[in-house]
Amino acid sequence: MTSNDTSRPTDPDCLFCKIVAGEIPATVVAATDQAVAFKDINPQAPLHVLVVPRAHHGDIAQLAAADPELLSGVVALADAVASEQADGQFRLIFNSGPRAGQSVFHVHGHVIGGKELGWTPA
Ligand code: D5M
Repeated sequence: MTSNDTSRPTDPDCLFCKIVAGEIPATVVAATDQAVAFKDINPQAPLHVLVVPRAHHGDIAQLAAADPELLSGVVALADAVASEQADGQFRLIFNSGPRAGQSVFHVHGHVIGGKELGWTPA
C-alpha cells in the first residue's frame, strides 16, 4: 500500500485504483472528490454501476472501520446515480470475501436497478 499526493491510500496493483487514476479505461458515469461510479463490465441489470471510494480499502468492513464518512459518500453517490440513470430505486450490494463473491479487493458497491428486482441472493 502506498499513498498518492493527497495522502489517500492506494495500491499500485489494484484494478480499481487504476480505474480511479484513469490508467485503465472505464465508463465513468459520475464522480465526486471521494468516490467514482462506473459501469460494470458484465452488467446484470439495465442499471449496473460500481461505486468505489477513490481511496483503497479492501472491503466494506475495512472501509467502515477506517472512514465511515467516506462510506457515507459512496452510498450517497450510489443514490445519485440511481436517481440520474433510473427511477431512484436500487439495490446496493457489497460482496465481502471470496466466498461471498468478491473478486476485486477494492471495496465496491454494485448499484443494481432499472427493472423490477427479484430476491434470490443465495
Ligand atoms: O465484483 C467485481 C465486479 O467488477 C464484477 O461485476 C465485474 C467488474 N469488473 C471487473 N473488471 C472491470 C472493469 N475493468 N471495468 C468495469 N467493471 C469491471 P465482485 O463483487 O468483486 O465480484
